[in-house]
Amino acid sequence: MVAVEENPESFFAAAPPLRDADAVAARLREFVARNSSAEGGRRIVCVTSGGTTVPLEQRCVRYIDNFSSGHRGAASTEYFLKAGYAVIFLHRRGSCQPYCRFLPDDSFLKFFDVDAQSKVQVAECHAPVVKKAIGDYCKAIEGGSLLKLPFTTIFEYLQLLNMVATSISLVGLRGMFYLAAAVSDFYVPWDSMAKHKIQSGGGPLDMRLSQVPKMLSMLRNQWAPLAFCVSFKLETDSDILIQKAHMALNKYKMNIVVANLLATYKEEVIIVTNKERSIIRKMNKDEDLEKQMIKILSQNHSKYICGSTNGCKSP
Ligand code: PAZ
Repeated sequence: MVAVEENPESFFAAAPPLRDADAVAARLREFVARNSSAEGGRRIVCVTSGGTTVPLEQRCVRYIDNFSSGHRGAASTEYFLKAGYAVIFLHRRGSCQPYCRFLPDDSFLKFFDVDAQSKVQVAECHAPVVKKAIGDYCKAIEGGSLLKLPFTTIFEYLQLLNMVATSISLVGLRGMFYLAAAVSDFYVPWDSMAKHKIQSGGGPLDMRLSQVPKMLSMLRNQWAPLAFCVSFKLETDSDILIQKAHMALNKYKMNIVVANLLATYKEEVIIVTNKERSIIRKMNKDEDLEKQMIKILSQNHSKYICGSTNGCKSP
């Protein structure tokens, strides 16, 4: 028997409803309709990015978080757009954004100069890279091929993923999921969560975390059964990484699992399928690992489409 808290239906029934669900649904409908009717029918990928939080109180003061910066999702979004995909960027609020990866966090002001007339402008040495980023970003937004949807909590993330998946299912094989977000495995169910700030002074805090239902099987079996699904597996122990990747391939019927280790995930990843495994390494410090990854993944997506139909079209 499935424990109540591991059951996807009870998770959604008990979750606080998304505040702007109707507006998000309308934006998704419009985005998918526009891109699927673009010449040849564009491929659409949902890139998930950044970490989900687990609130400990309904009026949340404290929460559990994880290390993910959203860099991988942001960089991958840029390369998917370049490869001709339309991208739904489902990202953690405040995490790294496409075309903004190079902006320094702690020395942002160094990007600007104040001239003799007190006019603020981008410093000459940074101007070319900023100009290119603005150009690429505007092209994606004005061309209607980038839709950004933010989340913070695990509740928001899973509800949004459900909505995105239902929309992407309309493009069948041309849909893709690239699940790079670091999603919480454990959470406090909304109805058993403290309403107000948990008070100290009563000694140690005992808290029971429930398991987040495994939504990958919902995604594969119910939400978007034809989509090409790439999930990520992060581990700290190299001895179990590949075995865990195979588990995700078989249990959730993912098309590809990208396996990476916490110690090296910025330098290398392993692309694992049921037939083969290939290591991708960063060639030099200025090259994005995501450039190679997206090339391989979009080629595999093409083969998947061709293998299932006679219509082999590029994005
Ligand atoms: O967001 P980031 O660039 O800091 O990190 C990327 C990553 C390590 C979160 C991603 O590559 C990944 O493995 N995501 C899945 C994590 C998981 O197994 O839950």
